[in-house]
Amino acid sequence: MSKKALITGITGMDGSHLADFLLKKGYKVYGMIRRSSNINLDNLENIKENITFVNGDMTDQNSLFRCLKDTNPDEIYNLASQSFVGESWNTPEQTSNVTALGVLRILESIREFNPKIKFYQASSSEMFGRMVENPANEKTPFYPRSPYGVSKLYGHWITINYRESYNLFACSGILFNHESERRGIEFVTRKITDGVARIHLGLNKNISLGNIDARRDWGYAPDYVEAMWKILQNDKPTDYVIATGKDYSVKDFLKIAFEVVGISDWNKHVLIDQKFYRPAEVDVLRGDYSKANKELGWEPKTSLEEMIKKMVKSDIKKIKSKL
Ligand code: NAP
Ligand code: F7E
Repeated sequence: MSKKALITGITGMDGSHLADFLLKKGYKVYGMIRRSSNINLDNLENIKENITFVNGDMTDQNSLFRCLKDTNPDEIYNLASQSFVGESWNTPEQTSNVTALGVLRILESIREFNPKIKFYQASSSEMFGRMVENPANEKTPFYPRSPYGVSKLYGHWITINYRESYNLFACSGILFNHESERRGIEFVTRKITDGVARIHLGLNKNISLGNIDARRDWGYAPDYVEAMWKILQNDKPTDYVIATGKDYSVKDFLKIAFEVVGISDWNKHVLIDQKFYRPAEVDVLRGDYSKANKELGWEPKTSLEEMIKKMVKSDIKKIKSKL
């Protein structure tokens, strides 16, 4: 019989790539969606007929319990979150409710309903924040720098605590930044590739950005969802850093993205706007994925250049189709 997986956050970037991946593996996939006046299933366009949707919200304990009861999955991938770091200063309470307490609510539902369900928590490199050690590994102390990072740290520790308290198969993947053609438009990578596409098509002249000296360890989301699955197929529940081990600046990203459309003087098209600076910045993030490599046989497959090319090309296509 095929395995059953419940994905929270299925409408998002990772949720949709994970659904693609699990369907190809023969899973029965359930996707939790929350009520909205206009549900956006764009990322699931090609696979939505193969997914069974259930209604639930990370801020509502009973709805989560019902999702478990109605689906009785073998595995839960908890990807739902208020995931935009910049927004977390505007809505710190909502961010904490969804991104921190939401994890507790799912773990409580697992404990009550079926403690055999395997649980994956989407932890984040933002927990390392002002990096105490570079590159960061599973043993590096945390120093979050945003309400989002603090919320993710709660989700991370409560996952470990429920594993140790109740013997749940509960694991975290501490994922460094990863991107794809489906990345939300407010994140810097997609904001750049969409901006480059518009400049290339003559629709815009500039892109306005904040701190372009920030450095990130950027991987490709389809490579990273494979790691999520591998973490739950392991014989023991534990946590893994998933990263590429290389960091680049936003400036490096800009240079590569503009080169895709043949523009070499990228700085002529970039404006710096203070409104995109954050109250506290994470200057650099870089991860050491050697534990995942050794124990899961996981490694990143897609280079930064390949990924940026895919993203710019996809944005040009999307924009052209609407002209
Ligand atoms: P994303 O595209 O922003 O997707 C977030 C998902 O969460 C969406 O499906 C959203 O649904 C859902 N959601 C938000 N609030 C909810 C609520 N109250 N109840 C139920 N669902 C809710 O994020 P992503 O980039 O795919 O990231 C997936 C997960 O990994 C997130 O937890 C993120 O924090 C974490 N993470 C991401 C990265 C990265 O670089 N991408 C790195 C480390 C960790 P709607 O469509 O209804 O808004
Ligand atoms: O910012 C700088 C910004 O918003 C990256 C989420 O998936 O990864 C993501 O969080 C850097 C920051 O991602 C703009 O200040 C400059 O230093 O693309 P971002 P993030 O904050 O790293 C982690 C791992 C997650 O877990 C999160 O869910 O780029 N930057 N100018 C800008 N950033 C944005 N968004 N917009 C700008 O105009």
